Amino acid sequence: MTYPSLPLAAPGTTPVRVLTVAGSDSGGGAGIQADLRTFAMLGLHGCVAITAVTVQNSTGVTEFAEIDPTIVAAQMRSVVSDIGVSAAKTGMLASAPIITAIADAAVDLGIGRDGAIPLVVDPVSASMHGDPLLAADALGALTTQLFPLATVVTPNLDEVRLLTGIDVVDDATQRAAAVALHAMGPRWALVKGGHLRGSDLSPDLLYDGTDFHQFPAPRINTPHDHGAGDTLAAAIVGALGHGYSVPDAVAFAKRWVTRGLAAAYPLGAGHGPVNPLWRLAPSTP
Ligand code: PXL
Repeated sequence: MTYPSLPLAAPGTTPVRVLTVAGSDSGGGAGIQADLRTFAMLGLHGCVAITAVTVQNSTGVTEFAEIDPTIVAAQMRSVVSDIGVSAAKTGMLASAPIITAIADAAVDLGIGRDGAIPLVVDPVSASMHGDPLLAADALGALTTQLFPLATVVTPNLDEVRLLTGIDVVDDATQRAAAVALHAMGPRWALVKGGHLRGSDLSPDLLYDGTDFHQFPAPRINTPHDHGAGDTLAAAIVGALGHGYSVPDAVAFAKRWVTRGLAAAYPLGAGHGPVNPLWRLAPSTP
């Protein structure tokens, strides 16, 4: 596998800046923690707008506190107006009022489809343990307010089922899901194949309304994949921030997260995280 790398800023010079609008994971494996570690490894300066503070460890999420929607939007406005960002992503959004506040701020700040700043929307709905991270009544706000702003949406197969009703079991149903998601307004839909049952591959499929791009990869069989979706989306943001096209950014991020999964580690009594620091391992070529 080729070695994914992005240019680092020279010491003392300002790196490319990116923004994550997401929740905090007290266990340090997913959410803003995964995003910031990925951004740092890609030579980026990461800004954050925190949406929620989860209480969780390797065995699951027990509760979370939502941040006031005006504070979520204010974090976005504060960093974008002063620091400036080249790309942004959303992760855990918790509630419909938070989504509305983010969508309004994004439009004002030029984040999203018709603005200059590409936006990756990772439609996080639940933790890997099945604990809800998005209110059931917030799905409509997500698809009607945020999807039309998205440069790319990156659902996993559980989220695809929730969003489209399509059960992806093979290439044909994955294509149908990509078409259905694209019709909800994003410029590109990425249907991640990591949860495909009975396959030793993890095929991701990207669609822009015209062309399908396939990103095959071996399935890394590990129980320690907490934060894999966040890490993939963060790596897409990183590559977009560095000026990659969407298909190139997805190809880069897919290789990045596959390496992270191969280097994942156990943590606590449950599921450990994907390892965004894999490149620091002494054995890395
Ligand atoms: O991996 C999705 C995710 C995103 N954000 C937060 C999470 C999780 C999964 O648990 O806790 C804060």
